[in-house]
Order: sequence, then C-alpha cells, then structure tokens
Amino acid sequence: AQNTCILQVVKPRLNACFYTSVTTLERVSVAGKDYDCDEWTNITPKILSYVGRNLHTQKDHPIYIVKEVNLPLFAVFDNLSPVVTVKQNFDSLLTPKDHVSRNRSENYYINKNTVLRAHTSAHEHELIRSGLSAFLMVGDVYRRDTIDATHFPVFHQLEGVRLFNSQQVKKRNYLFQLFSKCEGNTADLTLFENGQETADKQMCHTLETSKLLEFNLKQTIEDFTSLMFKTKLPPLNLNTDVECKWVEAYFPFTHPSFELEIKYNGEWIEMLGCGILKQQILNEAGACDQVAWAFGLGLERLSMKLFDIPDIRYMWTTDDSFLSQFKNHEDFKSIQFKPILSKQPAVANDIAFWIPNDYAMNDFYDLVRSVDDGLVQTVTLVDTFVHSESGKQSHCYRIYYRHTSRALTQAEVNNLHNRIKDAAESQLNVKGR
Ligand code: FA5
Ligand code: MG
Repeated sequence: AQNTCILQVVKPRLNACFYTSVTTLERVSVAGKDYDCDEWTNITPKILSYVGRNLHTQKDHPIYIVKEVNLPLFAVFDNLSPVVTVKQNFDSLLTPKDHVSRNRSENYYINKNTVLRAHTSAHEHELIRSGLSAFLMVGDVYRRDTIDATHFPVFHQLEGVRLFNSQQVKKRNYLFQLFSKCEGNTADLTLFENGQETADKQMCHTLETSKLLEFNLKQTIEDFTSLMFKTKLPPLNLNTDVECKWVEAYFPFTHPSFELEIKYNGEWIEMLGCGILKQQILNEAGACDQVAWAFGLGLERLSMKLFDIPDIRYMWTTDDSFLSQFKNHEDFKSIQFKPILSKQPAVANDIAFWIPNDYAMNDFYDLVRSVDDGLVQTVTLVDTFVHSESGKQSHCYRIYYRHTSRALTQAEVNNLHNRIKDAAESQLNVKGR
C-alpha cells in the first residue's frame, strides 16, 4: 500500500483553474495517504505516476546497479517516503524563509506544509537524531526543472553523512575520531573554537577540523568514484581516467561546500554537491559534540556516465530492449550498453508567446512534461523580447522532439506541438504570437 498512488476526487474545488487536474482536487492521495490540497498544491498527475516506481529498488535497473556499490561502515536507508514536510526539506537544513529553492516554481508541493522531497538531505536531521554516525540514503527526489538529456523532474540521489568525535570521547571507536590518524601530540587538537568564519571553515570549527573533514570527504568520494569507474588494474588516477574536477559551491546547510563535476559527452556536468555540515544542524539534532560532512550525488548522472547512456529518459522506459541489457551480469563493469536511440536527428519546432507577470519558466517546462508522452528531448529558451510600447515580454522556446527508440513522424510531432501550444494558452495564461 505504501507504494500505490491513487488520485481521489472528493469534491471539485470551485475557483482553482491553474494547471492540470490535481489542483482542482480537494484532497489528493499520495503513497497511500490522503492530503488536503490548498493554494500551494502544484503536483500533477504525471508526477504522481512516478511516485512508487522506485527504480533504485528494481533489481538490475541501472539505478539499482550503481546504488548497490555500497561503502562499508555506512548504514543504508532506501525506503524513506518521498513525501516530507516543508520543515524536513527546508527548515531543518537552515534554508532561509525567502530562499528561491522554496519557491512553488521549483518544487512539487502537495500542500503548503507537505512537499515531494527535492533532495535526500531532507532526512539528515532525523537520522542524525536517531544516533547514527555514518549512513547512506537512496531515494527518488522531485524538482520542477529544465528539460534536456541530463535533467528529469524525478531523479534519484545517494546521500552520505559521516559524523566524527574528538579523541576525548573514549567510548567511541577510533574510526569515528577525527584526529585518530594524526601523529604526534594530538591531545591538544580540538574540534571546536570560538573563532571567525572564513572561506575555509565555520565560526566554531578549528581549521584542523575543517581541513581534515574536507580531506576525508573528498577522499571518500574519490575512492567511491574510482571504484565505480575502475576498469582494470593498475589503480585509476581520478584526474585522467574519468575527467573530474572539484569546484566551490554554496548550500545553506554546509560550509565550506563543493561540487564534483564530470566530463560527459564533452561537457562538464555536475555529479554531486557536498560540504561540511553546519554545526547548528548537528546541535539541533542532538549531536553537539560531533562534527560531520555530507554529500548528495545524482545517481542518474553517475549511471549515464558509467554505462554511456545518452539520455536520462531511458531510465524510465519499461522497454525490454533497454532493461535486458543490464540483466544477468557478473560484474557491472562487463555491461556494454548499446543505445537504441533513433538514428533520426531531433526535430526542432519553436513556440513563442507573450507571458503574464507571474510567469515562471518552470511552469512551461512542467506543462510540457505533463502533455508529452516521451517525445520531447530538450526545451531551450532561444529568445526573449520586450515590446517597446506595451512593455509586454515574450519568450520563444525551441522544442527538440526525439524519441529514445524510434523515428517520429512529422504528423505526431505537429500534433504534440499543437497540444503543447493549446495547453500553454489555456493553463498558463500566455498569449501565442
Ligand atoms: C543537492 O540536492 C544537495 N542536497 C546536495 C548536498 C547534500 C550538498 C549534502 C551538501 C551536502 P543539487 O541540487 O546540486 O544539491 O543536486 C545534487 C545532484 O543531483 C546534482 O549534482 C546532480 O547530479 C543531480 N541533479 C540535480 N538536478 C537534477 C535533475 N533535474 N535531473 C537529474 N539529476 C539532477
Ligand atoms: Mg547543484
């Protein structure tokens, strides 16, 4: 029952006209539980159809294969519900009240207090509170986002968190003591100080704490990445065999923060975000004498790089010509994926309209996702224009149509393109040009 998702019309709402049908419901049932709808509700039937698919627990699926490469020491949680509170998804991670990541245009809200998790970090607080020192979480996450070969509104994250103590805490295993591998007189090394925040550390952390955590974090991720990409001995050099680079980043819940980028089809794409967990989060979760790092990795991107999968939409296909390629392997390294991508080039069609003041691009992307049944590969904004007299703004989008396994006919492309146009005019309050 936990994995089912049934839409239930209890009573149609009178003046809710925005978007597809879910918002006109009084109550909605997600993963076996009923929720009241309100002015925040923006989940669509299309998105709800993905809840419970759980690609990460489907044996031999390329998402399952990459999450099976576990790190020793870490407890694994892969069945935490994707329905979380706004408190879990944002507040517990110190996301400011006016931060853009909370916007309705970025997330799928069930109602003003409940959201489909936008990242697995939503569970950090509760798992730290439960007393764990090293844990991994794997799960489906949901975001209103751009449309292309490496973005999908539903994807999977692998999140890792590791806590450390000071050497004074004798009752703990040395594996969880941050300074256990340091030589010399380590008795004077302390985790905390009453200092200043700099680019390298938080106010309450010593520089030693921050640097050692950063080193251990990056090492763990590099070891994991090499383990995944290592083809043959001798040991892989991360910088040459798979092109990767660390870049500085910002997250409200970590400092310092980093992102790992990886070369994919000639372009740098972001694979994971990570950093030193803000001490306030540990304090609020009852672990005030410990420090921690955390990372969140996109499993689709890892899997696409590993198996050379050219389009993220493959992950959702139930087509056996895709899935059978990952079955009955001795070792995932022996898998050689052969794309069944149609040899036909993508068909590009433009759509231009005047936008209203409250328009968000993700509204359009989400609408395309709702109307499309697997034909749209990429949508890009190609032109914006402001009318000199009326001051009205117009957007022109180019939609690239391409199926993952078969050629498209001009007629079906035209048909879908027109349906997208009509839906945009009737549901987004835009005016065609
Ligand atoms: C986060 O979600 C943070 N929670 C990660 C984190 C965890 C930082 C712990 C610090 C500590 P971000 O929004 O960058 O960060 O997403 C993480 C990864 O998810 C990205 O690097 C990318 O690999 C993947 N990802 C993001 N959006 C999409 C998408 N639309 N489709 C597929 N994968 C995506
Ligand atoms: Mg990011």
